[in-house]
Amino acid sequence: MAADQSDSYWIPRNFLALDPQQARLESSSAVLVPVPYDSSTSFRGGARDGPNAIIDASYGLEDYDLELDLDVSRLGIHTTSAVEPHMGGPEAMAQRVRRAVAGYIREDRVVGVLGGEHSVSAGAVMAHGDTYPDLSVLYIDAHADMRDSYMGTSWGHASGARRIREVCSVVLVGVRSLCLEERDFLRESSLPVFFWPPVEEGAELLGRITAELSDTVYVSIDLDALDPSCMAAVGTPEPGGMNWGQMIMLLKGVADSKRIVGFDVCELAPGEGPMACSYTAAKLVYKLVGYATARFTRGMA
Ligand SMILES: [Mn+2]
Repeated sequence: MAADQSDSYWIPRNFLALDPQQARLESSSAVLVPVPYDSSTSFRGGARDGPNAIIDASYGLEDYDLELDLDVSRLGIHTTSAVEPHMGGPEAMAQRVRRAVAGYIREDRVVGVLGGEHSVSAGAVMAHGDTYPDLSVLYIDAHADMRDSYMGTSWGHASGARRIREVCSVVLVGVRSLCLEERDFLRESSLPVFFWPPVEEGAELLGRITAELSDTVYVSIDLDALDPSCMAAVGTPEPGGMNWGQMIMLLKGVADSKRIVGFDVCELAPGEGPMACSYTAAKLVYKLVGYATARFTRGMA
């Protein structure tokens, strides 16, 4: 926040509490769309509180990114108003998210969704798929989300990746919990799945993952991909997940060889874990903004 010369007393209500000049839509390289929705979660709810918790925690982040040696916020980050939940169910909500996100997609911009339960990703992916025919989705989640339907809906959080796969190709990473229907579906479809813990590590794993992705990538993150030791505040904290370093290595590695045009960070249920989880989620959002917008800064000091 650059408030030294300003007489304003108000904390700007946007990601990082940026000065309004830095958060102007027209000049921003990234747009964040909060989607406080959790109607279809089956175990523990609370993801509707995720976007506000991420924005609150973002006030504590440093604008300067040590790893990228860049103040990423100078590229401009606009935070939109929250998308109002649609009580017609997750399909209606996905369509609403699709329209809301579509309005912000531009070639020289990255659009990120702050979830919300993971079912909101389908709408954001559909919006990006309309603009980028070459889109593929890196779907990072402890679960496959490949049920054709669950608890009376085909568009709930347990079916997100299945619906996305009908729009574009999907690569699953981090999976360590499945139902039998999903196991059979994955075998029949020979869809690329990288279970966790992975067989290979480091550059070898990264190479195999990037080989499955197209050049234009949307990154969809369910925070339960992370291990509960660093991310307890999710609806389904599944043991044996990634640590922070593995997540970052994956995202940076993908950004180095692909063009990340959009992303979402979903399923933060802040009431289910320590405040560190909200901070971790906010940092992950900022890292994604940094990696995805780095392509706009090539040639910049
Ligand atoms: Mn999950």
